[in-house]
Amino acid sequence: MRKKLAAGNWKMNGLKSNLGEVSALTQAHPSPACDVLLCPPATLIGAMAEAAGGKLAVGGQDCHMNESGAHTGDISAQMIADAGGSYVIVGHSERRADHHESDLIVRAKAEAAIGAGLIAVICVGETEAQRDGEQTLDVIGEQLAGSVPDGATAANCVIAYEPVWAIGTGRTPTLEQIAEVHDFMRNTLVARFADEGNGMRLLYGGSVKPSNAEEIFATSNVDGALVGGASLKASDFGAIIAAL
Ligand code: G2H
Repeated sequence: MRKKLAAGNWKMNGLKSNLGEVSALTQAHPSPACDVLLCPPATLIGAMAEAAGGKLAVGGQDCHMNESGAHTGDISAQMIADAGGSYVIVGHSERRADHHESDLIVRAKAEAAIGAGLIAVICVGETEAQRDGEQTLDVIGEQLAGSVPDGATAANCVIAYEPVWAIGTGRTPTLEQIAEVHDFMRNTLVARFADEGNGMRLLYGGSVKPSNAEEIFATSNVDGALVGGASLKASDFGAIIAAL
């Protein structure tokens, strides 16, 4: 049985003054039926973990593939764990695009995360041109093969399907399109990891909001969501948590 996961990605948003959202969320949802995760900017990981007091999980939005060294501006998976984080997102399409991260780099980051005892949330997703060109399943298959490390298990790895064209745009795929990709991902992961692939949680991400959460969560092989904009406010994210 896969436990559902509501994951929030604050992206480059959030100051200490926004941490009140965390206590508002934990007060409104003291015992959610699903796992709840918030990934703030690196500057807030420690303070958010403290504010959460173990009532929700906190994670990073990216990590370097190395444990330490001369990598100005980067943070390691160990540093995220040390600050109180238990998850890290890797391979988000904004990282793949803005920082030219290949599947090979994403896989190395996921390996580093797992090695540090974090749960890696590995993101995959097609661009609009790839969907229009009917390449979606090929692209997702390639990204899964390239980005998910051999040591991935149901306990240390979560996969997030985020169509690039649905991110922050208010547009979402049809439920049939989401089901097609999630069923394909499940079959691909089971073919490679057997039972572990069956236990891995598959999140949908891209313009999830309170009004569409329930139907997306009822879709085949959707085990939760990776939520951007709608995770910034406790009221919106709380409504999404309640829909899981
Ligand atoms: C997709 C998602 C969170 P949003 O990137 O990762 O963002 O919900 O704002 O589309």
